[in-house]
Amino acid sequence: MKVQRKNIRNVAIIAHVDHGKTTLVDGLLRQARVFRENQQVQERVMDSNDLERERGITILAKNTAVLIPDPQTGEMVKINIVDTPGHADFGGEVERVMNMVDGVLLLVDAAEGPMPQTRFVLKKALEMGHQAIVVINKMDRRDAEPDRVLNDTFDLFIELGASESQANFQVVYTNAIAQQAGLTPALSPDLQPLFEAILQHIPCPEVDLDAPFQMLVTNLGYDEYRGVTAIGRISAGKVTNGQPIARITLQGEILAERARYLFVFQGLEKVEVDEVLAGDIGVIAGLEGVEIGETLADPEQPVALPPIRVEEPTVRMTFGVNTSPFAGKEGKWSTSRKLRERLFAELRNNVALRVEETENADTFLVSGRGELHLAILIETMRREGYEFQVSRPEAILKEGEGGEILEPYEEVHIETSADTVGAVVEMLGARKGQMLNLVNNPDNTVTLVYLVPTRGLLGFRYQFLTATRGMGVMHTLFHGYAPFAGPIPTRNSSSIVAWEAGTTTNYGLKNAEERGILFYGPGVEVYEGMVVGETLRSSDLVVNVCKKETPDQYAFLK
Ligand SMILES: Nc1nc2c(ncn2[C@@H]2O[C@H](COP(=O)(O)OP(=O)(O)OP(=O)(O)O)[C@@H](O)[C@H]2O)c(=O)[nH]1
Ligand SMILES: [Mg+2]
Repeated sequence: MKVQRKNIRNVAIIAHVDHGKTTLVDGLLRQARVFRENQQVQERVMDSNDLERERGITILAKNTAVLIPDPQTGEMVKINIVDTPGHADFGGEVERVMNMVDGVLLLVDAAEGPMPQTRFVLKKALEMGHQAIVVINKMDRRDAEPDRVLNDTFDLFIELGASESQANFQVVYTNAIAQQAGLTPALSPDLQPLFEAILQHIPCPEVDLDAPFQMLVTNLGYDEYRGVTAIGRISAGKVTNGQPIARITLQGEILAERARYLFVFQGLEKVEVDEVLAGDIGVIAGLEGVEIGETLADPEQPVALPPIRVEEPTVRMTFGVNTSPFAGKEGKWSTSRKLRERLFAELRNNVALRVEETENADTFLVSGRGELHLAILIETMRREGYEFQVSRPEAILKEGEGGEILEPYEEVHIETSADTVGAVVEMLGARKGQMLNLVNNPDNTVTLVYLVPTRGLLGFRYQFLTATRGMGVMHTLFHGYAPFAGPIPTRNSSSIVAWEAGTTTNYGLKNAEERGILFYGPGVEVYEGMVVGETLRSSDLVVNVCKKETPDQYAFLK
Protein backbone atom coordinates (compact mmCIF):
# COMPACT_ATOMS: atom_id res chain seq x y z
CA MET A 1 0.00 0.00 0.00
CA LYS A 2 1.31 3.43 -0.92
CA VAL A 3 1.71 6.03 1.78
CA GLN A 4 2.52 9.72 1.60
CA ARG A 5 5.71 10.63 3.39
CA LYS A 6 4.67 14.09 4.46
CA ASN A 7 7.90 14.81 6.30
CA ILE A 8 10.04 14.63 3.13
CA ARG A 9 10.39 16.71 -0.04
CA ASN A 10 12.86 15.97 -2.83
CA VAL A 11 13.57 18.90 -5.09
CA ALA A 12 16.12 19.72 -7.81
CA ILE A 13 17.17 23.25 -8.63
CA ILE A 14 17.43 23.73 -12.37
CA ALA A 15 18.12 26.74 -14.60
CA HIS A 16 20.17 28.22 -17.37
CA VAL A 17 23.82 28.85 -16.52
CA ASP A 18 24.44 31.58 -13.91
CA HIS A 19 20.83 32.26 -13.06
CA GLY A 20 21.73 31.77 -9.39
CA LYS A 21 21.05 28.14 -8.40
CA THR A 22 24.10 27.60 -6.20
CA THR A 23 23.72 31.03 -4.58
CA LEU A 24 20.11 30.20 -3.72
CA VAL A 25 21.18 26.89 -2.17
CA ASP A 26 23.60 28.89 0.03
CA GLY A 27 20.65 30.91 1.26
CA LEU A 28 18.51 27.84 1.94
CA LEU A 29 21.35 26.21 3.89
CA ARG A 30 22.01 29.32 5.95
CA GLN A 31 18.42 30.01 6.80
CA ALA A 32 17.77 26.39 7.72
CA ARG A 33 20.63 26.92 10.19
CA VAL A 34 22.83 24.24 8.78
CA PHE A 35 25.95 26.09 9.84
CA ARG A 36 27.10 26.73 13.40
CA GLU A 37 26.90 30.26 14.73
CA ASN A 38 29.99 32.15 13.58
CA GLN A 39 31.00 29.36 11.23
CA GLN A 40 32.92 30.79 8.30
CA VAL A 41 31.33 29.51 5.11
CA GLN A 42 32.51 30.22 1.59
CA GLU A 43 30.17 31.64 -1.00
CA ARG A 44 28.55 29.07 -3.30
CA VAL A 45 29.56 26.37 -0.85
CA MET A 46 28.12 23.56 -3.01
CA ASP A 47 30.59 24.36 -5.81
CA SER A 48 33.10 22.36 -3.86
CA ASN A 49 35.63 21.12 -6.38
CA ASP A 50 38.62 23.25 -7.39
CA LEU A 51 37.60 23.73 -10.99
CA GLU A 52 34.09 24.74 -10.00
CA ARG A 53 35.42 27.37 -7.65
CA GLU A 54 37.94 28.74 -10.13
CA ARG A 55 35.53 28.92 -13.01
CA GLY A 56 32.53 29.94 -10.93
CA ILE A 57 30.34 27.29 -12.52
CA THR A 58 28.73 24.11 -11.30
CA ILE A 59 29.96 20.98 -13.09
CA LEU A 60 28.55 18.13 -11.00
CA ALA A 61 25.08 17.73 -9.55
CA LYS A 62 25.25 17.55 -5.74
CA ASN A 63 22.96 16.66 -2.88
CA THR A 64 22.28 18.46 0.33
CA ALA A 65 19.39 18.37 2.81
CA VAL A 66 17.82 20.78 5.28
CA LEU A 67 15.30 20.34 8.07
CA ILE A 68 12.60 22.96 8.52
CA PRO A 69 9.43 23.08 10.59
CA ASP A 70 6.14 22.84 8.70
CA PRO A 71 4.25 25.98 9.81
CA GLN A 72 0.94 24.12 9.56
CA THR A 73 1.74 21.07 11.66
CA GLY A 74 4.84 22.18 13.53
CA GLU A 75 6.56 18.94 12.51
CA MET A 76 10.04 18.92 11.04
CA VAL A 77 10.22 18.26 7.31
CA LYS A 78 13.38 17.21 5.53
CA ILE A 79 14.03 18.79 2.15
CA ASN A 80 16.55 16.93 -0.01
CA ILE A 81 17.93 19.48 -2.45
CA VAL A 82 19.88 18.64 -5.61
CA ASP A 83 21.92 21.50 -7.08
CA THR A 84 22.55 21.02 -10.80
CA PRO A 85 24.87 22.56 -13.41
CA GLY A 86 23.41 25.08 -15.85
CA HIS A 87 25.90 24.80 -18.68
CA ALA A 88 24.59 22.80 -21.65
CA ASP A 89 27.65 20.52 -21.79
CA PHE A 90 26.75 19.14 -18.37
CA GLY A 91 23.11 18.56 -19.28
CA GLY A 92 23.67 14.85 -18.68
CA GLU A 93 23.96 15.58 -14.96
CA VAL A 94 20.57 17.30 -14.94
CA GLU A 95 18.81 14.59 -16.91
CA ARG A 96 19.75 11.84 -14.56
CA VAL A 97 19.06 13.50 -11.22
CA MET A 98 15.46 14.08 -12.29
CA ASN A 99 14.58 10.58 -11.11
CA MET A 100 15.65 11.36 -7.53
CA VAL A 101 13.14 14.18 -7.05
CA ASP A 102 9.39 14.82 -7.07
CA GLY A 103 9.55 18.39 -8.27
CA VAL A 104 11.87 21.22 -9.32
CA LEU A 105 12.63 24.84 -8.64
CA LEU A 106 13.02 26.41 -12.08
CA LEU A 107 15.12 29.53 -11.60
CA VAL A 108 14.82 32.27 -14.18
CA ASP A 109 16.89 35.46 -14.16
CA ALA A 110 14.52 38.43 -13.69
CA ALA A 111 16.22 40.35 -16.49
CA GLU A 112 17.39 37.69 -18.93
CA GLY A 113 14.25 35.59 -18.78
CA PRO A 114 14.14 32.02 -20.08
CA MET A 115 17.30 31.09 -22.01
CA PRO A 116 18.21 28.04 -24.11
CA GLN A 117 19.16 25.86 -21.17
CA THR A 118 16.01 26.87 -19.28
CA ARG A 119 14.10 25.20 -22.08
CA PHE A 120 16.25 22.06 -22.01
CA VAL A 121 16.02 21.47 -18.26
CA LEU A 122 12.34 22.37 -18.06
CA LYS A 123 11.60 19.92 -20.87
CA LYS A 124 13.33 17.14 -18.94
CA ALA A 125 11.40 18.00 -15.76
CA LEU A 126 8.04 18.15 -17.53
CA GLU A 127 8.69 14.86 -19.31
CA MET A 128 9.22 13.23 -15.93
CA GLY A 129 5.83 14.58 -14.88
CA HIS A 130 7.37 16.89 -12.29
CA GLN A 131 5.67 19.92 -10.83
CA ALA A 132 7.78 23.09 -10.92
CA ILE A 133 7.92 26.20 -8.79
CA VAL A 134 9.10 29.09 -10.96
CA VAL A 135 11.62 31.18 -9.04
CA ILE A 136 12.25 34.57 -10.61
CA ASN A 137 15.68 35.40 -9.21
CA LYS A 138 17.92 38.49 -9.23
CA MET A 139 14.99 40.76 -8.46
CA ASP A 140 17.56 43.35 -7.36
CA ARG A 141 18.78 43.81 -10.94
CA ARG A 142 18.01 47.30 -12.17
CA ASP A 143 16.91 45.90 -15.51
CA ALA A 144 14.64 43.28 -13.90
CA GLU A 145 11.34 42.84 -15.73
CA PRO A 146 9.55 40.22 -13.68
CA ASP A 147 6.22 40.55 -15.52
CA ARG A 148 7.69 39.97 -18.94
CA VAL A 149 9.87 37.15 -17.62
CA LEU A 150 6.89 35.46 -16.00
CA ASN A 151 4.90 35.68 -19.25
CA ASP A 152 7.77 34.29 -21.30
CA THR A 153 8.21 31.46 -18.80
CA PHE A 154 4.53 30.61 -18.94
CA ASP A 155 4.69 30.54 -22.76
CA LEU A 156 7.62 28.17 -22.52
CA PHE A 157 5.62 25.77 -20.32
CA ILE A 158 2.82 25.76 -22.89
CA GLU A 159 5.19 25.35 -25.80
CA LEU A 160 6.82 22.36 -24.11
CA GLY A 161 3.44 20.70 -23.63
CA ALA A 162 3.02 21.16 -19.88
CA SER A 163 -0.08 19.54 -18.41
CA GLU A 164 -2.70 21.77 -16.89
CA SER A 165 -1.43 21.29 -13.37
CA GLN A 166 2.19 21.79 -14.46
CA ALA A 167 1.28 25.05 -16.23
CA ASN A 168 -0.53 26.19 -13.14
CA PHE A 169 2.75 26.72 -11.31
CA GLN A 170 3.49 28.75 -8.21
CA VAL A 171 5.77 31.76 -8.68
CA VAL A 172 8.25 32.93 -6.07
CA TYR A 173 10.40 36.05 -6.51
CA THR A 174 13.88 36.05 -4.98
CA ASN A 175 17.10 37.90 -4.47
CA ALA A 176 19.38 34.95 -3.78
CA ILE A 177 22.33 37.09 -2.73
CA ALA A 178 20.32 38.93 -0.08
CA GLN A 179 18.51 35.63 0.76
CA GLN A 180 15.06 37.14 0.35
CA ALA A 181 11.91 35.75 -1.25
CA GLY A 182 8.31 36.80 -1.80
CA LEU A 183 5.14 35.60 -3.48
CA THR A 184 4.98 39.06 -5.07
CA PRO A 185 7.85 41.25 -6.29
CA ALA A 186 7.83 42.86 -2.82
CA LEU A 187 10.21 40.52 -1.01
CA SER A 188 10.11 39.39 2.63
CA PRO A 189 13.25 39.83 4.73
CA ASP A 190 14.03 36.10 4.43
CA LEU A 191 13.46 33.00 2.31
CA GLN A 192 10.49 31.77 4.34
CA PRO A 193 8.03 32.23 1.42
CA LEU A 194 10.18 29.90 -0.68
CA PHE A 195 10.42 27.26 2.06
CA GLU A 196 6.65 27.37 2.43
CA ALA A 197 6.10 27.15 -1.32
CA ILE A 198 8.28 24.03 -1.43
CA LEU A 199 6.25 22.40 1.34
CA GLN A 200 3.00 23.33 -0.35
CA HIS A 201 3.68 22.81 -4.03
CA ILE A 202 6.32 20.10 -4.32
CA PRO A 203 4.46 16.83 -3.75
CA CYS A 204 5.75 14.58 -0.99
CA PRO A 205 6.95 11.10 -2.01
CA GLU A 206 4.23 8.49 -2.33
CA VAL A 207 5.76 5.07 -1.78
CA ASP A 208 5.13 1.52 -0.68
CA LEU A 209 7.19 0.94 2.46
CA ASP A 210 6.34 -2.78 2.61
CA ALA A 211 7.36 -3.55 -0.96
CA PRO A 212 10.71 -5.23 -1.71
CA PHE A 213 13.63 -2.78 -1.50
CA GLN A 214 14.66 -0.98 -4.72
CA MET A 215 17.06 1.88 -5.33
CA LEU A 216 18.43 3.21 -8.62
CA VAL A 217 22.07 4.28 -8.36
CA THR A 218 21.83 7.80 -9.75
CA ASN A 219 25.07 9.42 -8.68
CA LEU A 220 28.38 8.36 -7.19
CA GLY A 221 30.09 10.09 -4.33
CA TYR A 222 33.17 9.54 -2.28
CA ASP A 223 33.61 8.92 1.41
CA GLU A 224 36.97 9.48 3.01
CA TYR A 225 36.80 6.23 4.97
CA ARG A 226 34.49 4.05 2.94
CA GLY A 227 35.51 4.88 -0.63
CA VAL A 228 33.04 5.20 -3.50
CA THR A 229 29.41 5.65 -2.47
CA ALA A 230 26.21 4.97 -4.40
CA ILE A 231 23.60 7.73 -4.18
CA GLY A 232 19.96 7.32 -5.11
CA ARG A 233 16.38 7.50 -4.09
CA ILE A 234 14.93 4.49 -2.32
CA SER A 235 11.94 3.95 -4.57
CA ALA A 236 10.34 1.06 -2.67
CA GLY A 237 10.64 -0.66 0.69
CA LYS A 238 13.51 0.14 2.98
CA VAL A 239 17.14 -0.73 3.49
CA THR A 240 18.64 -1.59 6.85
CA ASN A 241 22.28 -1.38 7.86
CA GLY A 242 24.04 -4.68 7.16
CA GLN A 243 21.19 -6.32 5.26
CA PRO A 244 21.95 -8.48 2.21
CA ILE A 245 21.10 -6.75 -1.07
CA ALA A 246 21.21 -7.72 -4.73
CA ARG A 247 23.19 -5.53 -7.08
CA ILE A 248 21.82 -5.73 -10.62
CA THR A 249 24.54 -4.61 -13.02
CA LEU A 250 23.97 -2.84 -16.34
CA GLN A 251 24.47 -6.18 -18.06
CA GLY A 252 21.73 -7.73 -15.93
CA GLU A 253 24.06 -9.76 -13.75
CA ILE A 254 22.91 -10.16 -10.13
CA LEU A 255 25.62 -9.86 -7.48
CA ALA A 256 25.14 -10.69 -3.81
CA GLU A 257 26.16 -7.71 -1.66
CA ARG A 258 25.51 -6.23 1.72
CA ALA A 259 24.40 -2.69 2.63
CA ARG A 260 27.26 -2.23 5.02
CA TYR A 261 27.35 1.53 5.42
CA LEU A 262 24.19 3.59 5.12
CA PHE A 263 23.94 7.35 5.15
CA VAL A 264 21.47 10.15 4.48
CA PHE A 265 22.25 13.77 3.67
CA GLN A 266 22.21 16.40 6.37
CA GLY A 267 23.38 19.87 5.42
CA LEU A 268 26.68 19.54 3.65
CA GLU A 269 27.49 16.28 5.36
CA LYS A 270 26.09 12.84 5.30
CA VAL A 271 25.30 11.06 8.55
CA GLU A 272 25.36 7.35 9.19
CA VAL A 273 21.93 5.82 9.88
CA ASP A 274 20.51 2.37 10.63
CA GLU A 275 17.87 2.42 7.99
CA VAL A 276 16.57 4.45 5.06
CA LEU A 277 12.93 4.29 4.01
CA ALA A 278 11.46 4.64 0.54
CA GLY A 279 10.98 8.24 -0.55
CA ASP A 280 14.24 9.41 0.99
CA ILE A 281 17.57 9.82 -0.79
CA GLY A 282 20.16 7.45 0.63
CA VAL A 283 23.85 6.72 0.28
CA ILE A 284 25.32 3.23 0.40
CA ALA A 285 29.06 2.71 0.68
CA GLY A 286 31.20 -0.39 0.37
CA LEU A 287 29.98 -1.62 -3.02
CA GLU A 288 33.13 -2.31 -4.99
CA GLY A 289 32.90 -1.11 -8.61
CA VAL A 290 29.28 0.08 -8.38
CA GLU A 291 28.08 2.04 -11.44
CA ILE A 292 25.46 4.65 -12.18
CA GLY A 293 22.29 3.06 -13.56
CA GLU A 294 22.55 -0.16 -11.55
CA THR A 295 19.63 -1.19 -9.33
CA LEU A 296 20.16 -2.22 -5.72
CA ALA A 297 17.33 -4.51 -4.68
CA ASP A 298 15.89 -7.07 -2.33
CA PRO A 299 17.85 -10.32 -2.88
CA GLU A 300 14.62 -12.34 -2.68
CA GLN A 301 12.96 -10.33 -5.45
CA PRO A 302 15.64 -8.55 -7.44
CA VAL A 303 13.81 -6.39 -10.00
CA ALA A 304 15.76 -3.80 -12.02
CA LEU A 305 14.41 -0.26 -12.33
CA PRO A 306 14.30 1.40 -15.79
CA PRO A 307 17.86 2.40 -16.69
CA ILE A 308 18.99 6.01 -16.90
CA ARG A 309 18.93 7.31 -20.44
CA VAL A 310 21.22 10.18 -21.29
CA GLU A 311 21.57 11.85 -24.67
CA GLU A 312 24.39 10.65 -26.90
CA PRO A 313 27.75 12.42 -27.16
CA THR A 314 28.27 14.76 -30.13
CA VAL A 315 31.96 15.66 -29.98
CA ARG A 316 35.05 13.51 -29.73
CA MET A 317 38.82 13.69 -29.63
CA THR A 318 41.69 11.33 -29.01
CA PHE A 319 43.69 11.15 -25.79
CA GLY A 320 47.11 9.69 -26.37
CA VAL A 321 50.42 9.14 -24.73
CA ASN A 322 52.54 12.28 -24.93
CA THR A 323 55.10 12.02 -27.71
CA SER A 324 56.38 15.60 -27.58
CA PRO A 325 60.00 16.32 -26.68
CA PHE A 326 58.82 17.13 -23.15
CA ALA A 327 57.23 13.73 -22.53
CA GLY A 328 57.49 12.62 -18.92
CA LYS A 329 58.27 16.10 -17.62
CA GLU A 330 54.84 17.44 -16.80
CA GLY A 331 53.05 14.70 -14.99
CA LYS A 332 53.39 11.72 -12.71
CA TRP A 333 51.38 9.40 -14.93
CA SER A 334 52.29 9.22 -18.57
CA THR A 335 52.01 5.58 -19.66
CA SER A 336 49.17 4.26 -21.77
CA ARG A 337 48.25 1.81 -19.01
CA LYS A 338 47.71 4.65 -16.52
CA LEU A 339 45.86 6.74 -19.08
CA ARG A 340 43.59 3.83 -19.96
CA GLU A 341 42.83 3.09 -16.30
CA ARG A 342 41.97 6.69 -15.57
CA LEU A 343 39.75 7.15 -18.62
CA PHE A 344 37.76 3.99 -18.00
CA ALA A 345 37.37 4.88 -14.31
CA GLU A 346 35.85 8.21 -15.39
CA LEU A 347 33.03 6.39 -17.16
CA ARG A 348 31.61 5.22 -13.88
CA ASN A 349 30.30 8.61 -12.90
CA ASN A 350 30.60 10.71 -16.05
CA VAL A 351 27.60 9.11 -17.71
CA ALA A 352 27.48 11.21 -20.87
CA LEU A 353 31.09 10.27 -21.69
CA ARG A 354 32.27 7.41 -23.92
CA VAL A 355 35.76 5.94 -24.13
CA GLU A 356 36.86 3.54 -26.86
CA GLU A 357 40.10 1.77 -27.60
CA THR A 358 41.66 2.47 -31.00
CA GLU A 359 43.97 0.44 -33.23
CA ASN A 360 46.83 2.22 -31.57
CA ALA A 361 47.30 0.96 -28.01
CA ASP A 362 48.58 4.39 -26.96
CA THR A 363 45.50 6.29 -28.12
CA PHE A 364 41.89 6.37 -26.87
CA LEU A 365 38.85 7.92 -28.48
CA VAL A 366 36.92 10.01 -25.95
CA SER A 367 33.45 11.33 -26.76
CA GLY A 368 31.40 13.87 -24.83
CA ARG A 369 28.54 16.31 -24.98
CA GLY A 370 30.57 19.33 -26.07
CA GLU A 371 33.95 21.02 -26.06
CA LEU A 372 33.65 22.14 -22.45
CA HIS A 373 32.66 18.67 -21.26
CA LEU A 374 35.92 17.31 -22.68
CA ALA A 375 37.98 20.35 -21.66
CA ILE A 376 36.97 19.91 -18.01
CA LEU A 377 38.00 16.26 -18.12
CA ILE A 378 41.37 17.19 -19.63
CA GLU A 379 41.97 19.84 -16.99
CA THR A 380 40.89 17.55 -14.14
CA MET A 381 43.22 14.79 -15.30
CA ARG A 382 46.16 17.15 -15.80
CA ARG A 383 45.71 18.41 -12.25
CA GLU A 384 45.74 14.86 -10.97
CA GLY A 385 49.15 14.46 -12.57
CA TYR A 386 48.30 12.73 -15.84
CA GLU A 387 50.30 13.65 -18.87
CA PHE A 388 48.88 13.07 -22.34
CA GLN A 389 48.19 14.79 -25.62
CA VAL A 390 44.84 15.37 -27.27
CA SER A 391 43.69 15.87 -30.84
CA ARG A 392 41.45 18.66 -32.10
CA PRO A 393 37.81 17.94 -31.25
CA GLU A 394 35.54 16.82 -34.06
CA ALA A 395 31.79 16.31 -34.40
CA ILE A 396 30.51 12.72 -34.33
CA LEU A 397 28.76 11.77 -37.58
CA LYS A 398 26.13 9.05 -37.94
CA GLU A 399 24.55 7.12 -40.73
CA GLY A 400 20.84 7.70 -41.38
CA GLU A 401 18.34 4.96 -42.22
CA GLY A 402 18.79 5.44 -45.94
CA GLY A 403 22.57 5.32 -45.60
CA GLU A 404 22.94 9.12 -45.75
CA ILE A 405 25.43 10.89 -43.49
CA LEU A 406 23.97 12.78 -40.55
CA GLU A 407 25.71 15.26 -38.31
CA PRO A 408 24.79 16.96 -35.01
CA TYR A 409 23.34 20.48 -35.06
CA GLU A 410 23.13 23.02 -32.29
CA GLU A 411 20.68 25.79 -31.71
CA VAL A 412 22.78 28.89 -31.12
CA HIS A 413 21.38 31.88 -29.27
CA ILE A 414 23.38 35.05 -29.61
CA GLU A 415 23.07 38.53 -28.29
CA THR A 416 25.33 41.15 -29.75
CA SER A 417 25.48 44.87 -30.51
CA ALA A 418 23.80 46.15 -33.67
CA ASP A 419 27.12 47.24 -35.17
CA THR A 420 28.73 43.80 -34.88
CA VAL A 421 25.76 41.74 -36.02
CA GLY A 422 26.88 41.84 -39.67
CA ALA A 423 30.19 40.19 -38.84
CA VAL A 424 28.47 37.51 -36.75
CA VAL A 425 25.92 36.74 -39.48
CA GLU A 426 28.73 36.40 -41.98
CA MET A 427 30.72 34.05 -39.75
CA LEU A 428 27.73 31.82 -39.07
CA GLY A 429 26.85 31.75 -42.75
CA ALA A 430 30.33 30.49 -43.57
CA ARG A 431 29.73 27.71 -41.05
CA LYS A 432 26.52 26.60 -42.75
CA GLY A 433 24.33 28.19 -40.12
CA GLN A 434 20.64 28.77 -40.89
CA MET A 435 19.03 31.80 -39.31
CA LEU A 436 15.88 30.92 -37.38
CA ASN A 437 15.18 34.31 -35.85
CA LEU A 438 16.50 37.86 -35.62
CA VAL A 439 15.12 40.39 -33.18
CA ASN A 440 16.23 44.00 -32.86
CA ASN A 441 16.06 44.90 -29.18
CA PRO A 442 15.25 48.41 -27.97
CA ASP A 443 18.69 48.74 -26.31
CA ASN A 444 20.46 48.61 -29.67
CA THR A 445 21.37 44.96 -29.35
CA VAL A 446 20.27 42.14 -31.62
CA THR A 447 19.19 38.64 -30.63
CA LEU A 448 19.93 35.95 -33.20
CA VAL A 449 18.87 32.32 -33.22
CA TYR A 450 20.66 29.98 -35.59
CA LEU A 451 20.84 26.31 -36.37
CA VAL A 452 24.49 25.43 -36.96
CA PRO A 453 26.27 22.11 -37.49
CA THR A 454 28.27 21.30 -34.32
CA ARG A 455 31.24 20.91 -36.66
CA GLY A 456 31.03 24.59 -37.55
CA LEU A 457 31.00 25.65 -33.91
CA LEU A 458 34.19 23.95 -32.78
CA GLY A 459 36.62 26.70 -31.92
CA PHE A 460 34.03 29.34 -32.88
CA ARG A 461 33.73 30.93 -29.45
CA TYR A 462 37.06 32.70 -29.60
CA GLN A 463 36.38 34.15 -33.04
CA PHE A 464 32.94 35.23 -31.93
CA LEU A 465 34.36 37.03 -28.92
CA THR A 466 36.96 38.74 -31.07
CA ALA A 467 34.38 39.85 -33.62
CA THR A 468 32.08 41.21 -30.92
CA ARG A 469 34.95 42.76 -28.96
CA GLY A 470 34.23 40.49 -26.03
CA MET A 471 30.70 41.84 -25.59
CA GLY A 472 28.73 39.15 -27.41
CA VAL A 473 26.86 36.50 -25.48
CA MET A 474 26.43 33.07 -26.99
CA HIS A 475 24.68 29.92 -25.80
CA THR A 476 24.36 26.65 -27.62
CA LEU A 477 21.97 23.78 -27.19
CA PHE A 478 22.03 20.40 -28.89
CA HIS A 479 19.25 20.30 -31.48
CA GLY A 480 19.53 16.87 -33.06
CA TYR A 481 21.00 14.99 -36.01
CA ALA A 482 20.26 16.13 -39.57
CA PRO A 483 21.81 15.59 -43.01
CA PHE A 484 25.44 16.56 -43.44
CA ALA A 485 25.67 20.24 -44.39
CA GLY A 486 28.62 19.90 -46.78
CA PRO A 487 32.16 21.08 -46.42
CA ILE A 488 32.97 23.90 -44.02
CA PRO A 489 36.34 25.55 -44.36
CA THR A 490 37.96 24.12 -41.26
CA ARG A 491 41.08 26.15 -40.69
CA ASN A 492 39.59 29.53 -40.04
CA SER A 493 42.31 29.98 -37.54
CA SER A 494 45.97 29.10 -37.60
CA SER A 495 48.49 28.32 -34.97
CA ILE A 496 51.02 30.54 -33.30
CA VAL A 497 54.16 28.46 -33.09
CA ALA A 498 57.23 28.87 -30.92
CA TRP A 499 60.30 29.87 -32.91
CA GLU A 500 62.87 28.24 -30.66
CA ALA A 501 63.07 26.14 -27.53
CA GLY A 502 63.31 28.02 -24.25
CA THR A 503 61.25 29.59 -21.51
CA THR A 504 58.52 32.06 -22.37
CA THR A 505 59.08 35.66 -21.31
CA ASN A 506 56.70 38.51 -20.68
CA TYR A 507 58.40 40.48 -23.39
CA GLY A 508 58.13 37.73 -26.00
CA LEU A 509 54.53 37.00 -25.11
CA LYS A 510 53.59 40.66 -25.32
CA ASN A 511 54.69 40.79 -28.94
CA ALA A 512 52.76 37.63 -29.76
CA GLU A 513 49.68 38.69 -27.87
CA GLU A 514 48.77 41.34 -30.40
CA ARG A 515 48.42 38.71 -33.09
CA GLY A 516 46.09 36.24 -31.49
CA ILE A 517 45.24 34.35 -28.35
CA LEU A 518 47.98 32.62 -26.34
CA PHE A 519 47.66 29.41 -24.40
CA TYR A 520 50.51 29.97 -21.94
CA GLY A 521 51.83 32.61 -19.58
CA PRO A 522 55.43 33.55 -18.86
CA GLY A 523 57.92 31.05 -17.45
CA VAL A 524 56.65 28.08 -19.45
CA GLU A 525 59.11 25.76 -21.15
CA VAL A 526 58.43 25.40 -24.86
CA TYR A 527 60.06 23.48 -27.68
CA GLU A 528 60.72 24.63 -31.20
CA GLY A 529 57.56 24.24 -33.27
CA MET A 530 55.26 23.93 -30.25
CA VAL A 531 51.77 25.40 -30.75
CA VAL A 532 51.48 28.17 -28.19
CA GLY A 533 48.44 30.03 -29.46
CA GLU A 534 45.85 30.64 -32.11
CA THR A 535 45.51 33.44 -34.64
CA LEU A 536 42.84 34.44 -37.10
CA ARG A 537 45.41 34.77 -39.91
CA SER A 538 45.22 32.35 -42.78
CA SER A 539 48.62 30.81 -42.18
CA ASP A 540 50.60 29.71 -39.14
CA LEU A 541 52.70 32.32 -37.45
CA VAL A 542 56.09 31.65 -35.95
CA VAL A 543 56.83 33.90 -32.98
CA ASN A 544 59.74 34.12 -30.59
CA VAL A 545 57.85 33.84 -27.32
CA CYS A 546 61.10 33.39 -25.39
CA LYS A 547 62.60 36.67 -26.56
CA LYS A 548 64.31 38.71 -23.85
CA GLU A 549 64.05 42.46 -23.81
CA THR A 550 67.27 43.98 -25.03
CA PRO A 551 68.12 47.63 -24.67
CA ASP A 552 67.12 49.42 -27.85
CA GLN A 553 70.42 50.34 -29.49
CA TYR A 554 68.80 52.65 -31.99
CA ALA A 555 66.62 54.50 -29.55
CA PHE A 556 68.55 57.71 -30.24
CA LEU A 557 67.41 57.62 -33.87
CA LYS A 558 63.70 57.66 -32.98
N1 LIG B 1 22.31 40.60 -8.53
C1 LIG B 1 22.12 39.31 -8.23
N2 LIG B 1 23.08 38.42 -8.57
C2 LIG B 1 22.89 37.12 -8.24
C3 LIG B 1 21.71 36.68 -7.58
N3 LIG B 1 21.81 35.35 -7.42
C4 LIG B 1 23.00 34.96 -7.93
N4 LIG B 1 23.65 36.03 -8.42
C5 LIG B 1 24.99 36.05 -9.05
O1 LIG B 1 24.94 35.34 -10.27
C6 LIG B 1 26.16 34.65 -10.51
C7 LIG B 1 25.91 33.18 -10.75
O2 LIG B 1 25.45 32.59 -9.55
P1 LIG B 1 25.52 31.03 -9.28
O3 LIG B 1 24.79 30.79 -8.02
O4 LIG B 1 26.89 30.50 -9.42
O5 LIG B 1 24.66 30.53 -10.53
P2 LIG B 1 24.37 29.03 -10.95
O6 LIG B 1 23.00 29.03 -11.52
O7 LIG B 1 24.61 28.11 -9.82
O8 LIG B 1 25.45 28.81 -12.10
P3 LIG B 1 25.85 27.39 -12.79
O9 LIG B 1 25.77 26.36 -11.73
O10 LIG B 1 27.23 27.54 -13.32
O11 LIG B 1 24.85 27.19 -13.87
C8 LIG B 1 27.04 34.90 -9.29
O12 LIG B 1 27.91 35.96 -9.59
C9 LIG B 1 26.04 35.31 -8.22
O13 LIG B 1 26.61 36.16 -7.26
C10 LIG B 1 20.71 37.67 -7.25
O14 LIG B 1 19.65 37.39 -6.71
N5 LIG B 1 20.99 38.95 -7.61
MG1 LIG C 1 25.74 26.48 -9.78
